[in-house]
Amino acid sequence: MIIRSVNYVGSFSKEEDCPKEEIPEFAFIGRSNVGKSSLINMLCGKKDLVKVSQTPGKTRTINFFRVNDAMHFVDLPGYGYAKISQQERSRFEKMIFEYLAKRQQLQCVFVLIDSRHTPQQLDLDFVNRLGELQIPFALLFTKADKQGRSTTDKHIALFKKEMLKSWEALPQLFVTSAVTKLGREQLLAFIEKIAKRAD
Ligand SMILES: Nc1nc2c(ncn2[C@@H]2O[C@H](COP(=O)(O)OP(=O)(O)OP(=O)(O)O)[C@@H](O)[C@H]2O)c(=O)[nH]1
Ligand SMILES: [Mg+2]
Repeated sequence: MIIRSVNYVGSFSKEEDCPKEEIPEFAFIGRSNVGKSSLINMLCGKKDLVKVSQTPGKTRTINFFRVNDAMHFVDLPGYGYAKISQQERSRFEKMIFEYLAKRQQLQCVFVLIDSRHTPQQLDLDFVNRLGELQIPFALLFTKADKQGRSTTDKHIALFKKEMLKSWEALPQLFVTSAVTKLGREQLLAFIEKIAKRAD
């Protein structure tokens, strides 16, 4: 898929305020600071379409981008950010799960996982909740430029092993880097295929 145009649509704090238009939608989710906003910028070929920050918890709303006038990319706030109050954290969680559960147009959720780490319970829990809600998802292992391929592969193998304890089949999986653009072509081809199927 070639990105011809990307337009910022708006930022929303509840699912019911999100655009009603029924075009295929792809959401990006993952723990705070995993690289969601950077990945959307990388996919769209724009440096600062979405704000990126050193400080976790940067994205606090559901942000819509219209791609090629044919689909939406959605940047979601991170989960599991420790430095906000319990009250605020549950507000974020409610916002994310309401969006995920209600959104009919949602074709696939990209769950971003930091490839530098061994499997984190928080990510496994999140993936299991998606399973319970029967929401289609794929896994993206981010920041692969930060270490050698063998370390990335080892962390991916461990994640798969953890998942296979409760899942019969594994989702589609991609290795990405917002710095080297690794995974961009594969991911865009995957998105195009799903968007076509949804038409
Ligand atoms: N080396 C490297 N750094 C990355 C990559 N992706 C993101 N980063 C850095 O990681 C930090 C967080 O990136 P963001 O894109 O803001 O992460 P986020 O998941 O949107 O964060 P929140 O919105 O706070 O949940 C920034 O300092 C980015 O520059 C990557 O692929 N490689
Ligand atoms: Mg962000």
